[in-house]
Amino acid sequence: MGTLLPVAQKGEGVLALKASVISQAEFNSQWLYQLTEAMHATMLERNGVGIAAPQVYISKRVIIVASKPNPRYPDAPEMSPIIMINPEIVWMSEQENLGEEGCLSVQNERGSVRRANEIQVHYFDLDGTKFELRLSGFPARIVQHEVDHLNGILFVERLSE
Ligand code: K1U
Ligand code: ZN
Repeated sequence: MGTLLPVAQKGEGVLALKASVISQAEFNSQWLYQLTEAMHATMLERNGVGIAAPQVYISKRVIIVASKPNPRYPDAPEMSPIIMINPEIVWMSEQENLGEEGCLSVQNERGSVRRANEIQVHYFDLDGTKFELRLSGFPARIVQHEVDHLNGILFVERLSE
């Protein structure tokens, strides 16, 4: 296992900031590779299905999405982790669904959040190649949760009933 990073907890300032974009100069850099490697190791160690850089005290627009089946979402697809740099949700379906969420930055709390069923997301990989991806269900939920982290929002601010 690689470098493990401490995870910021609810109430810490870094989680409330709007994270800054990764610049051209940072693509393909050793620092970005090392950051995503350490984020990935930290996510695995905590048994997460996603992670955003602000959760490890780096206020930059970097997320990892790694859906896998779990007791709450037994039919979730098993995805190889996708590193998304500067992700932008460019379209969301009007149809929404209610689903349970947890957060590595909010210990011992889970709750129901309404999210779009389907999204289209644009992002760059570590080399700076642009991708466009349509996701639905649990993977779409994870992306929405992680992009919220980049905008300083925690799922507890979105709880439904
Ligand atoms: O960003 C994070 O804090 C990671 C978070 C991602 C996430 C989980 C569930 C819905 C949306 C986003 C987690 O990985 S929490 C732990 C977890 O694996 C999990 C929690 C609740 C339901 C399913 C999985
Ligand atoms: Zn979270």
